[in-house]
Amino acid sequence: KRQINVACIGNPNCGKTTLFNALTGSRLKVANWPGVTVERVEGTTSYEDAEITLIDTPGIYSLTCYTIEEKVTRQCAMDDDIDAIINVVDASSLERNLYLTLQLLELGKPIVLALNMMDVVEERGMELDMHRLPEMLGDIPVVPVSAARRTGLDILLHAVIHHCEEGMEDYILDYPPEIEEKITTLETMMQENYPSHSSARWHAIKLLEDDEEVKKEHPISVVHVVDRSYEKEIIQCKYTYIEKVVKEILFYKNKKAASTD
Ligand code: GDP
Ligand code: K
Ligand code: MG
Repeated sequence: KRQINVACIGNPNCGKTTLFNALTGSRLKVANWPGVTVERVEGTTSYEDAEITLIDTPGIYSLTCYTIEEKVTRQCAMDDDIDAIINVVDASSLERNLYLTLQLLELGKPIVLALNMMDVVEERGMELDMHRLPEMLGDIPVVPVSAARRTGLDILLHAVIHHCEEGMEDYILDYPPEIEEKITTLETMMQENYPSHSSARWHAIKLLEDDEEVKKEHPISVVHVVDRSYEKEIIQCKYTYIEKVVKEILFYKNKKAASTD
C-alpha cells in the first residue's frame, strides 16, 4: 500500500481533533513534539490503495513563530515527510479561518480544504458557493464536512489521496508590484543558496516579513532587498483578498428569500 503522511492544520476550535478522531478511530500514537512538551498525536487509517498517517497539530491563527504552538505546527507543515495538508476550517467563520489558509497556500504543498461545521452553516441559513470558493483558492479540493456528524469524511480522504502529489502551480495572491519585485529577487536568492529547498516563494515572503526563524535558518545577505519589514502590507493584502472571497461566495438564504418577496 501507498504510505501518505498528512497533517491536520487549522485555527483553535475549528474541529481538528474531532475530525482527526473521526478519521483515525483509536489507533493512536502519542508523543511530544521535538524539544517541547506539547503533545503530538498520530493515527492511521486505510482508504482505497493508501495507508494514511494523520498528525493532529496545535491550533494556530498564523504561520508565524511567536508561540510554541505556531513553531510546532509550522515546522510540521514544512516537514518534507508531510506529503499533504488537510487545512481544517470552521466554515461558519470563514473570514477568520481563511487567513491561515492563504498562508498555507503560499507554502506550495498539496492542500485539501476541509470545510468543517457544515451542520452549523446549514442551521444558520448560510450558503457557500462551492464552485467559486475553490476557484478563488487556486483550485485546491474543497470538501464540505461535519466532523461531529461524520459527514463528508470519505470524500475528504478520496481528495487527499488523489491530490497529494499536486502542489500549487500558481499563487493566487498578488502583492503590490513593489513587493512582488522583492519577492522575485528573494526567491531567486533562496533558490541559488538552497537549491534543494521547496517553498522558495514562502521563504521569500517570510524574509520580507523579517521573520526571525527564517532569517536564522537561511543566513543570506538580503539587506539591500529587505530595507524594512513589509509584514503590515503583506497581512493587509491577505485580509483584502479574504474580504473579496467572502463577499463572492457567502450568501444567506433568508435574505435572498426576503428580497424576492
Ligand atoms: P480543535 O481545537 O480544532 O481540535 O477543535 P475540537 O475538535 O476540539 O472541536 C472544538 C469544538 O467544536 C468541540 O466542542 C467539538 O465538538 C465541536 N465540533 C467539531 N466539529 C464540529 C462539527 O462539524 N459540527 C459542530 N456542530 N461542532 C463541531
Ligand atoms: K480545543
Ligand atoms: Mg485539538
